[in-house]
Amino acid sequence: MTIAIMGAMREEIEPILENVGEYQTHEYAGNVFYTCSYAEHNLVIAYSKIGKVFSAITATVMIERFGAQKLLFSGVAGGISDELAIGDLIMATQLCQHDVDITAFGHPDGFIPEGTLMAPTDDEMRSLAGEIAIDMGVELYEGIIATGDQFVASLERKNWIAKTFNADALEMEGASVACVCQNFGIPCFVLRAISDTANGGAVEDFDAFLKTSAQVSARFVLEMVKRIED
Ligand code: OS5
Repeated sequence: MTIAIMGAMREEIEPILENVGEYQTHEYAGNVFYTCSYAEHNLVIAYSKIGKVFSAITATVMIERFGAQKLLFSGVAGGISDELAIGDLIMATQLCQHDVDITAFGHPDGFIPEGTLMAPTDDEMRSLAGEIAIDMGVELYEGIIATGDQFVASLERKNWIAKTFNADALEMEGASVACVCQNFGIPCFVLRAISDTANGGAVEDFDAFLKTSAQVSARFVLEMVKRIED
């Protein structure tokens, strides 16, 4: 099976590339795509650059040009839920775009006509992740992840996102990737390890924990790939 693994930042895919052995590189549409064989699968790996637009381009190319049949996102997130500490893992049950606002026309926050408020993730991959978490002895949270083109570093914005979308974590790419997968009919899995808690100290925490949290997420996603069957 051809499986896509993507992150937004170089730091999010580096620990994946360090563990897959030899790979080939392909430049296309402003990204570098890395292909290799791993655990009896063909992998295509890339980081998109930050935000919803770049991540949607990358996910689309992975599906349309590289033939990805499943897509796994690995990276870091700002924690919202009080249960989530830095380094903890959360997989998205569904994802929304917290910065979409056409409420002037009477639509709810985050809703685009002919779209869905929430983009789903794949039930099978989430249940596989639950089994892997038990086997690895790691705690894996699940919940709603809110995406927007903003690095959130304010309690006020974080609390608004929590209340409006019942979100447990936030980031800048997951919902656009899940929306691409939803529209192409490709199973999607979004995993994030917490790098900060999206408050006044978020920039400092992000800088301090990006690498270690990205490694936590990457390690888990590689276990997922090993356990995915054709
Ligand atoms: O990809 C962006 C979203 N990520 C998840 C995340 C997050 N999202 C929103 N709010 C939060 N509180 C979040 N915490 C974790 C992380 C990432 C955030 S944007 C970070 C940008 C940092 C940066 N800017 N310039 N550089 C790094 C240097 C640079 C130089 C050359 C090439 C690339 C980067």
